[in-house]
Amino acid sequence: MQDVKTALAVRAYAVQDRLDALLPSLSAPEGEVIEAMRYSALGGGKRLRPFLVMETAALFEVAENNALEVAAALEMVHCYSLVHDDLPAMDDSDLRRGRLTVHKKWDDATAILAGDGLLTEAFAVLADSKAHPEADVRLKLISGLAAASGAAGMVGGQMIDLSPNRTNLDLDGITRLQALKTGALIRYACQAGAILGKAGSEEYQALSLYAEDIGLAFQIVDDLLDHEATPEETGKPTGVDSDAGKATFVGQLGLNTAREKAEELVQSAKSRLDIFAGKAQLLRDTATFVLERRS
Ligand code: GRG
Repeated sequence: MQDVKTALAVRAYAVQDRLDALLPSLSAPEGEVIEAMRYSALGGGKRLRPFLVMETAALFEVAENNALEVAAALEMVHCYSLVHDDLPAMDDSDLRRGRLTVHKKWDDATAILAGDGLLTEAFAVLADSKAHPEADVRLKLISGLAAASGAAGMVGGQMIDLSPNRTNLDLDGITRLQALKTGALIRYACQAGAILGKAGSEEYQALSLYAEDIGLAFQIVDDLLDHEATPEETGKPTGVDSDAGKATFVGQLGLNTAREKAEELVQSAKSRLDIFAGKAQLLRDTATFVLERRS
């Protein structure tokens, strides 16, 4: 576990550096939106998705500078989703990663534009030859990210989350919602490593299934933390989903069964990596980290 935490910290440092370079400040009238983008993108977080890009890419010995571009692009999309999710029209949160949310520090309009700016810039990063020298690889990375983040993925999941029927969802409904809202980007993170590494279909499939398992476990743990953790630990308000009467894994299964389900998923995730043998040990440990995280 200590190895995962150290590896996450090392990758997070590199991603932070790259995001800083990809989003330079601008002293012009429009520079304020860049400051809001930088505030969101450089504001910490676990950097789990970039880590997964880099570690899955490492299985195929992909050049680190290529994987880092894709990792940074994906983190931009994740940060955009958090900025928009925190808006009054959505989750209406004042706190994110232990700091004021973007719309609280600036205003709603700036937060909307900062999210839009991050989303758009992510695709520019993937289109650049720094992401990969071959255009067909870049195209696969771009279309994969579009599918994962759009209406067939994260945006679709968010729409279900905000819909009036949200409170009545059964277990299958919650599982589908979370697979779209949170799972799609986590799955893309692992698929991106495989795309960069020109993986065969068996390896691509194994990484996709690993990601689906840890994505669902991640969300169940998020529900558990919503009940069990403090705002100081998570850096955001807790108890929000249950207070809003939203159907959650914990609400459907109870705390103990939800935790057991997350444990089963983590075991399953690890077994998906059998074809990579010893090379995938850090990814196996990452599955355990997802289960044991407190933020
Ligand atoms: C606005 C289109 C749109 C989508 C928003 C991701 C998302 C969809 C909303 C976030 C709401 C939320 C708290 C979901 C629970 C799981 C989750 C994605 C938590 C945040 O991700 P972490 O824990 O955050 O990886 P850090 O700060 O570590 O990057």
